[in-house]
Amino acid sequence: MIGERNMTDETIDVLILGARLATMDGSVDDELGRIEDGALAISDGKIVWLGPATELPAGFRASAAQVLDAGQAWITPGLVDCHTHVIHGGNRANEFALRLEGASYGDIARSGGGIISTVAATRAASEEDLLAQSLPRIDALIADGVTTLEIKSGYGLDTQAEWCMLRAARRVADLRPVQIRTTFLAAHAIPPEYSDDGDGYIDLICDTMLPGAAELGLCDAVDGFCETIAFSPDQIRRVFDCARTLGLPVKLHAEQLSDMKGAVLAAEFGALSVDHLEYIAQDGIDAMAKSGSVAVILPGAFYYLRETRKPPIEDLLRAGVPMAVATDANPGSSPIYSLLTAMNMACVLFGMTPAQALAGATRYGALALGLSDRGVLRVGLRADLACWNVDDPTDLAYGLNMRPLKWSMLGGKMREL
Ligand code: DI6
Ligand code: FE
Repeated sequence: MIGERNMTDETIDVLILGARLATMDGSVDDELGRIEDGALAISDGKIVWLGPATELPAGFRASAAQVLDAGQAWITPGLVDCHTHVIHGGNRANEFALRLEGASYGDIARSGGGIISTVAATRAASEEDLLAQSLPRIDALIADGVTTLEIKSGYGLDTQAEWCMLRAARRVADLRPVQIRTTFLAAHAIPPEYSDDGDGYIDLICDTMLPGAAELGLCDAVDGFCETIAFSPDQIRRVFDCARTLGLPVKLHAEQLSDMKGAVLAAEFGALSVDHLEYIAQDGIDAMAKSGSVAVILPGAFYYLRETRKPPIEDLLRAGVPMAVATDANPGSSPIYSLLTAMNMACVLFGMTPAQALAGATRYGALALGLSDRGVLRVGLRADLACWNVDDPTDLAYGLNMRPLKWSMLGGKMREL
């Protein structure tokens, strides 16, 4: 038995039998925490018991409002995609073609394409338009098992358009069976109006955009892009100081294209996560290990940009830095709308093991969002579950486009997809 609490006053809403459980809460022997022939009981949207069926407390079966037979399928925590830019207008298929002809991501950004071209399309869209364009992408993520989805702003780059993106992101939780976390990312690129005045744009972020977003309750965290084509560490520091004043946690796109020492800076602010990290050096890794920041591995951007430098997975592991895996779903560098695909890429491109990739899309994805109520199967946590047609949970990183999701639950409720 994994855990039990006093059930005398509790009724079981759903009792799942015939399940194989990958709790992701395992020991060194089995990091997946496999329980063959398992059972899991849900009350009030939370897991109230799980363990081998042979240890199921007497009376559970009789008192359960609903008994569900999983047919010996594997159940994992619902997947957590902790880094996406899934809300935006337009697409950038033209840049995909340009890059295939030899243009670099940096060249395209410097010539007014890249993030800035998505900004134009996003500003031109109403909140309704943004939702209409983005929901199919979100539906694809949900269909592959995502139950918690982080969505960043960062394609508005003016006060109203950034808030509009965040409002649209918040509304997704009412329109689809998925939990949403929003991240304020106005420091994503310098908007055309401030092309010669990056510091002036940072003033606008710190004086108006971010305090307003916080006041309106539109964001759960604050992010930035620390890069030669975006913002310097000094500029990011100002945004992080502002976030700290507002009591918001931070994360950072760092060391994606060069080593700007963004990870060291983010760690100084106790960042929830530092994301990308292809060019991180040992000082950044050591700083992250000390601050407990999660490394978010984003193989989709590496793949689409045909990057050759890999994030130092072995060094991160050795230092004990937890690693999440996410899609980075965005129209430029990572138009990928399946977290299972990102897991596969983390294995094939970066040499992560399938078990590490699955932990990165569950347990450590939740950690990267500062969420301690999900990401593993454990008594007291949310009953966000994904049930899969696979022989072993590690198979989730094996095939591509297998659509292995059998069913999924959000807060103990079966999702209709
Ligand atoms: N790095 C990324 O991977 C996304 N943002 C960022 O700073 C890409 C955004 C885009 O190209 O539209
Ligand atoms: Fe990103």
